[in-house]
Amino acid sequence: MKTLLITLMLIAALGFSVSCAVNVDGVSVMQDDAESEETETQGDDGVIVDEEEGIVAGMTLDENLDENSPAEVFGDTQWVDGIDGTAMEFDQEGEYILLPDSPELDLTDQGTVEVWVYPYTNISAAGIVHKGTELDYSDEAYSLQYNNPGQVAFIITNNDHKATYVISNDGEIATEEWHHLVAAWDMTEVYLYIDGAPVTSRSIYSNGWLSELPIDFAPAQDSDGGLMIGSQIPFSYRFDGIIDNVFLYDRVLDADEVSSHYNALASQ
Ligand SMILES: [Ca+2]
Ligand SMILES: [Ca+2]
Ligand SMILES: [Ca+2]
Repeated sequence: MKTLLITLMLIAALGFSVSCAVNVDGVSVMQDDAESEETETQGDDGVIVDEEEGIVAGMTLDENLDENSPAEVFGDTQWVDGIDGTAMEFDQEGEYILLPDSPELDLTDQGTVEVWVYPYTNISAAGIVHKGTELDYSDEAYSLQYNNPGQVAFIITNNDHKATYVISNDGEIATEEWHHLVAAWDMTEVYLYIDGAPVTSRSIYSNGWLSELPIDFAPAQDSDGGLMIGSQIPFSYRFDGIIDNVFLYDRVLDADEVSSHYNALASQ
């Protein structure tokens, strides 16, 4: 009787997946899913958490942000070829991804933001990964963005709404090609890497003033703001291009890790 029940359940499960696969509206989506299935984690809801690696939120953006994902997609987004599998296109039509706030995303004392970008154009103040959604930036905690066109900036905002930020001075990031961006911070340093290497020419500001290390560093604020990808705040300061492999860590990636992550995909 038990065996029969299990068999019936298996048939029911198979029947369900077959009916999904032949659903006319879903045909192309199902086929795409099948192609990328081998790279997906079992039960992946589009947001990876890996305590051993210190990953508090990882998005491979392999066509895996559906209604079951905690990450919500807004605007006219498209899945396009990524640096690894597929990626999401943000082309100035109001697209963004919003991952709701959670204690794990409140990276106050230390953390790392890692992402691959393929800019179509280098737009000033374009948000890439931005914690906070309020239009007056009152809930901003950390933000990886373009500052001047093509210059990467990473900003930590503390409880007093004072910002510490680092800006790359190494010239514009070329458009129409993939770049690996990593920003990390602890209570003494803000680290910035482009394409696997530390940014050597940079400007550091503390509370709005050009500063030198060590800086009087205050933790990023613990706010209720969600994590925005592809825009600083909804509908403003939008990134123009493709974003892939967004990973947030609750620890500081070291230079060797950053370099190996870059080389693993850049050499393909
Ligand atoms: Ca991907
Ligand atoms: Ca679009
Ligand atoms: Ca929070």
